[in-house]
Amino acid sequence: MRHLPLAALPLVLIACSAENATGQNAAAATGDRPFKTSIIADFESPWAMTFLPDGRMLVTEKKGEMILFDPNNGTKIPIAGIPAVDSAGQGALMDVVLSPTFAKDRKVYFSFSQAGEGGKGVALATGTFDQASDGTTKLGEVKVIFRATPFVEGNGHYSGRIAFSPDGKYLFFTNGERQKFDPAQDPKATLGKVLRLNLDGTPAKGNPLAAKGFHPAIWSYGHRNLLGIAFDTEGRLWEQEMGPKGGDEVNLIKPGLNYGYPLASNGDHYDGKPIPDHRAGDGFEAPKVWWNPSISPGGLIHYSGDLFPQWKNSLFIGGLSSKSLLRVKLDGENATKADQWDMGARIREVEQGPDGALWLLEDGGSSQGRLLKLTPEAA
Ligand SMILES: [Ca+2]
Ligand SMILES: [Ca+2]
Repeated sequence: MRHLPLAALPLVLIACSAENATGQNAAAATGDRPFKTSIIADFESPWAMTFLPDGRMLVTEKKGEMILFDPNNGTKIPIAGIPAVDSAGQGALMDVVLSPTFAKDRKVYFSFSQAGEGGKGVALATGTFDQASDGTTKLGEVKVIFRATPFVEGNGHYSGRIAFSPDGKYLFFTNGERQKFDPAQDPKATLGKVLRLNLDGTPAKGNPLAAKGFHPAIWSYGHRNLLGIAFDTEGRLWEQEMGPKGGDEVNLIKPGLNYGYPLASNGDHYDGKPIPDHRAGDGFEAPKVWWNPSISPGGLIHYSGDLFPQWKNSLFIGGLSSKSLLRVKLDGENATKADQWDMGARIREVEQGPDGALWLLEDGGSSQGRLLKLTPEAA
């Protein structure tokens, strides 16, 4: 007698539900990694990194330390001069990025959460990288140049990512909605927004909503927890955010647009309350890519290196809850899911190294907080 191929049935069902859950152009998660992973260092709970022109790196630790790290010899030097950080919950010493003028003035931009009047909020600060001949290193002339408004109670959704426009004239800064939902639609609050600032932290002139009575720094609104922002080589601004349950997004950011949260999302609230999905004609800008189930996007880069030529014009995303590295392929204004590699640890940050290698930071906490370097298998 013939046996029914019972085993085939669940596979079909799984395939269907995966299709429905992901909603669009699903990339299969695969354990095959087409790169070599080298463990370079171990940190406690690192949050962000950036490369200096000489190949050394600045690494931020959640609790409030900035570290000068040399990948060539493993040396770690603590950097003095960092202000007090409120690192409760999702609070941290967050992003660190070199100024477009770093070569002449050694200026560094960084973000961190702090307590103040009304509660807590994310601050943007500058300092001057200064290493003495004995190796002692500090940020001098540290100055807070912008603070999210209003400060509110709670320890979540600060965001705090920094990117410079390709012409080096403007700074884009992300402010999360602090788990308060409605501020993302509040024209006066900087929460749940992408902001465009001058390099001195003042709102840039000509921001698209200022004439309508919005806070003058606002560039786009209706965002949730924006943990990645990056320009592509053609000058488009891409952003990723942790959405509600099943609503993580990659967005193409355009001035003045409303990205919908909390009025529209392809996910739903974590307490089960539905949120209308994005649909044509609802007045909200829909994501280019979204994930259900959630991936929890941490860091974001646009890849332009030569070491992985097949991945030029891709976004790379560090996945926290998904413990993965994700690749999203760009084509003009379109984006499609391309790869998702299991990394076995929460990935907080991605960077492109000077030679085009990919560098990752694990999140620490439940994993080790290692610094990983990815290079082509054959190299
Ligand atoms: Ca970085
Ligand atoms: Ca929904």
